[in-house]
Amino acid sequence: MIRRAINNLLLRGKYIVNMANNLICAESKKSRPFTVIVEGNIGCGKTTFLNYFKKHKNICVLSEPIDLWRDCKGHNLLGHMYSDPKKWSFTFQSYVQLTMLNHHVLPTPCPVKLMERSIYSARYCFVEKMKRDELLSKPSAAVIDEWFQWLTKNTPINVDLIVYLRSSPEVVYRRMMERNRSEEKSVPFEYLESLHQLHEEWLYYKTLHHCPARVLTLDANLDLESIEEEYGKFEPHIWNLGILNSN
Ligand code: 8LK
Repeated sequence: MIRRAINNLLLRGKYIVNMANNLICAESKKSRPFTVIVEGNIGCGKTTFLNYFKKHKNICVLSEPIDLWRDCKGHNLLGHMYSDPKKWSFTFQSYVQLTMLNHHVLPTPCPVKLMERSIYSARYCFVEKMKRDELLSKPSAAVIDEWFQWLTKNTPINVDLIVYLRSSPEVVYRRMMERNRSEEKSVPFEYLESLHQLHEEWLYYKTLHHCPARVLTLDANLDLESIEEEYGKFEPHIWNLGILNSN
């Protein structure tokens, strides 16, 4: 008799714990922002894209933390990486990975989070390129990869949509030269060409690495006047999905 009562209580307990777990899951799903990562080559117009969406108070826009990369406790890691890549690529990419992780896990009350690049492009495009060019030694690339594997398995990095600003290397090379960032003055055309190839294989042909979410591809070769119109076409995707996700 008592045994049966205990069993009953245990069963009920399990039921309540399950219910609570389901509620917690539903609640965390509800409060997690719909997360969009904006990807593409250097100079493809990510900043213009993000600026277009900054006007909405319900979208949290996280630009690439380039100021941090230029000033890590007084050290310009971006500058070091371009001026002596063999010596500094590991240091720079380790810091990029940390700052990207920070953006991925940053809480926001907004229903939509829009991030410029991600821990994925850090690993699949930039680290991959440096590894292939032997700017990162095999042991250094292995350490970055171990961190990447651990972080993507054990931290809440959620991506719901990837916007790929697809451009040709010729167009982005011209834009990069025009914007005249001091660190980027020595970047050769071939560098952009192979970064382009890595983005294509990852996001367009999907033959390299894994795609963490659905990809929307935009023509980023358009000049800056007509590109806003192109961005406008994608606004409903970001809004609708964001609203769906928060309901
Ligand atoms: O995007 C700003 C500059 O930083 C540009 O010159 C490319 C460089 N960069 C890099 O070398 N590695 C990176 C990123 C940017 C962004 C990620 C995620 N990894």
